[in-house]
Amino acid sequence: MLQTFASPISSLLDSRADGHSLPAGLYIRDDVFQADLDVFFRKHWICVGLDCDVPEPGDATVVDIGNSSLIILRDDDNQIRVVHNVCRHRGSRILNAGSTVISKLVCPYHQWTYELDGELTYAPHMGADFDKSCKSLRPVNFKSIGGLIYACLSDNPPEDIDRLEQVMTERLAPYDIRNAKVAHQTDVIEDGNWKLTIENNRECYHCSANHPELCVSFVDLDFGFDPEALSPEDLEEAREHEALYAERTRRWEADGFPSAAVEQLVGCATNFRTQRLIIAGAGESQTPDATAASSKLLGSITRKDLGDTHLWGHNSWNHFMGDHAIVSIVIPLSAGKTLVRTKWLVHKDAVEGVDYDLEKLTDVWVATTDQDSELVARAHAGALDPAYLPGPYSRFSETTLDKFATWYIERMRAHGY
Ligand code: 3BY
Ligand code: FES
Ligand code: FE
Repeated sequence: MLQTFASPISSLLDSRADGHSLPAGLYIRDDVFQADLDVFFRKHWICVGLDCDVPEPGDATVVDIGNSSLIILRDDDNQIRVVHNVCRHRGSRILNAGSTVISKLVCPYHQWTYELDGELTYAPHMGADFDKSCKSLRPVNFKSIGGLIYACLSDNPPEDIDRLEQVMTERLAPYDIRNAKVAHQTDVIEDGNWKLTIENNRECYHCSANHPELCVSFVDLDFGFDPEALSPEDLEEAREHEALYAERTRRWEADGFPSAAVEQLVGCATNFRTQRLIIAGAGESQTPDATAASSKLLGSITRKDLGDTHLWGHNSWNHFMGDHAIVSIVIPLSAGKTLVRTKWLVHKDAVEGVDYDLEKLTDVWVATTDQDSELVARAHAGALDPAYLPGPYSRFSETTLDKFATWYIERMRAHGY
């Protein structure tokens, strides 16, 4: 259906008030969705998967983003490759959605055949003078950072991913995510805009009322506070919280585990935040009783008290704990539909039923993801209502949302909107 809009996207961006959620049109309009896909999912680095999605040579998996389709694969030399899933003959998709094992990439249409490094080696009926060498599959810019695969679909990827690479390569090294095992994966389609999915994940204001399972192990992030605005009781609680974080961070760092918060959230192209968070209760893992779900710890880790190294990007969130990790990747499907793909990772040699119980491993984030999906749908339905007006973010619990909205506007402007 042809849609006409009263205002250009630029006036929606102009109308955003500091400290407030975005104008409705930025969440719900189809033209904004197309702009978002182009700006945030083509011209910025996005998390698309993991090295351990394709653990063996010949393993391949397809990830669709807007009209693009990427093949992540492991070639015969054990190298990860990311190529466009577009045949160099007449453009057919080569692989279907999902994961598969292949020895070559054979296009189903006319059987042009590519090696796992993308080289075209078989193209019948094209004549003796046909030069196959310039018809390799088109590579996608990508970086594996500690085993997380970030791709950029533009030819000019932002350079400030360097900071993310430098910080996370060191932080993730002990977890050896590159060689972990994907123990479980879920795809949840949320009835909401991708920005509402990200906003929801960047605050825990909603946690106590909505995430009983997560709250057993989750201690809210320490975003700082304004001493003048808090009641004496809240101030005391906030100071205790701050002191606890300072002490734990100091101890972890003294043991060689980088833990302090590092963030690049505004005034940048690549949006990320990381910090080692305290786990509540038994203190080991995000499980129903906060004890480790897997007895084989990740990578070279030998202790269960290393907290939760969280990492956010603009299309992902991650929690790396001693015994397991969760990685969630956000892929927008339309203005009002968003795919949240979550993977649970354990040590590559951990055996289900022996070293870990799958239910214990996945319980908390299966429940949390479903609860968040419901919350995002409610927020999106509200944004569709003509009565919606942008509302104020809490300057204590939602400062990172204000930064996300600010970054969103900055990046749209940087791309000509
Ligand atoms: O509930 C959420 O979406 C995430 C999980 C942890 C707190 N919050 C940031
Ligand atoms: Fe792939 Fe023809 S389109 S072989
Ligand atoms: Fe939540």
